[in-house]
Amino acid sequence: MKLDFISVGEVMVQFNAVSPGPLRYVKYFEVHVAGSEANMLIGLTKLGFKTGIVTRVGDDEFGKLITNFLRGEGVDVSRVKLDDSAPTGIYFIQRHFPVPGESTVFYYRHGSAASRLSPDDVDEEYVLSSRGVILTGITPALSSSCYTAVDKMYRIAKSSGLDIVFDTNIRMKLWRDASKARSSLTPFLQAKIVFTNPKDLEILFPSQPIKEAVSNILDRGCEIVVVKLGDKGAIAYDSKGNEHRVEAFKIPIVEDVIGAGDAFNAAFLASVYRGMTVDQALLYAAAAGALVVTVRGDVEAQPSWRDLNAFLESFKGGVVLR
Ligand code: KDG
Repeated sequence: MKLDFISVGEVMVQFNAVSPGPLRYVKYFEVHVAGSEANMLIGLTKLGFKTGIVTRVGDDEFGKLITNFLRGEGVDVSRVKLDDSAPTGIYFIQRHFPVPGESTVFYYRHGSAASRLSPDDVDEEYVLSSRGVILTGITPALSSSCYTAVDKMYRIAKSSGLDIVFDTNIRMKLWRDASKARSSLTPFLQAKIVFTNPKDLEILFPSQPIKEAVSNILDRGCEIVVVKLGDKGAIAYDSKGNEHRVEAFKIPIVEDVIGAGDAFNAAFLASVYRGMTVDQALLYAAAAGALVVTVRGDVEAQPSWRDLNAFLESFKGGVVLR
């Protein structure tokens, strides 16, 4: 089967607090399936692309939930391995506390099945069956074998001329040490499209102004660097020296912002790979990100093309595009 995009990373069961406030007072949690790489693949699937994931889940109820969920969303699960010696990773989300409008993530994933991913799980034939690979800075932080698994996918893609998309996605709760994150992730910046944000750029290029850090990435052969600014929108810099901006949509209901960046990436990629301009791609991406924050869960509100057009139609006139 020919796939458009594949990725390698951990998919977890997410327990999302039904009520806002500190988790110690929360009585009910809602169950979701999420993980940055899977979120992007699901977003792309909803926009008509064929995707697949390389991962490991525990041979337990949560592992089965994840596999069924991914399959149900149309992601190829032929490379999802069941591991009977380690559990499926889980995490909790605290919402609107201590900062209203923001969410905090608490991981219970140390020693998980996915943290045992290794280069043996990345088979060359599978990588070559795709048009491009999507990698993030999360998986290399999980363990050294995860790092080498990502590196293997990256190298196969690079040597075979496949497209590489990289989201820096630096999770300091996983890395703990900024210089380790920097030295581990810098090699993956030689990608066709890089998604990042000012905080990650500061870790990767300490004390460099954003534009200088972006030029540094473009100089490595990257075609587009997208700097996501959360509720301030995003700026895409291309290798021809152009800057494209989009404002974020002002959304009246913010349930949970986790996953918005992945939805943004998926819609951006889908638009670019459908031949749209970077400006159009940014607009669809901002719309997808905005939709995701209106619900709990990372992927449920990820849009189809029809949803995106309906959303944009409702915002007509309210969009600032420079
Ligand atoms: O981008 C959203 C993800 O950060 C969230 O779903 C959990 O994948 C996750 C992670 O490792 O932080």
